[in-house]
Amino acid sequence: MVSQNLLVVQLRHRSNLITVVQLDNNQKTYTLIQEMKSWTDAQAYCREHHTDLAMIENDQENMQVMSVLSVSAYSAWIGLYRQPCRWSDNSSSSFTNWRDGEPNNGNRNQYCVAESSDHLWIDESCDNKLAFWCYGGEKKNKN
Ligand SMILES: [Ca+2]
Repeated sequence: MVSQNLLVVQLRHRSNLITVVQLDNNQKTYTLIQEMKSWTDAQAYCREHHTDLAMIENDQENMQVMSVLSVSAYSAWIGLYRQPCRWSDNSSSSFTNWRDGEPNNGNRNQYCVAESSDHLWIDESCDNKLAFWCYGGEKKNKN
C-alpha cells in the first residue's frame, strides 16, 4: 500500500472560494468552484480554466474529493452524465458512488450527476445551478 500525503489548499480567486485538493504523488488536482452554474455552464468553465468537470474513476480519486467535500454544505456537479452513463470526456468507468435510492431520475429529468454534501452521488436536473468540481491544474494565460 502506497502512503500518500494529501495537500488541501484554500484560496480566494476573484469572489469565489476555490478549494484545491492535490495528491503529491501524481499531481492530479480537484478544484471546487463555489459559483452556481448549470451542468453545461460548469463544464464550459472547467474546460476553459482547468481540464474538464471532475472525473472520479476509482476509490483513490474519490478519497481526494471526499477529503474536502466532507466539510461542504452543499452539492456540487461532477463530470458524469447519465443515460448512458458517460464522463464529460465521453469515457466510461465501472466506479460508482451512488447514494441509496439514486439515481432515481426524479421528475424524469435528472440526467446530470452531483456529489451531495456527504460525498455520495445523486442525479439532478442539468439546469439546476450548483457549485461544481473541476479537475486538472488551473490553466495559465497563454498571452
Ligand atoms: Ca435524483
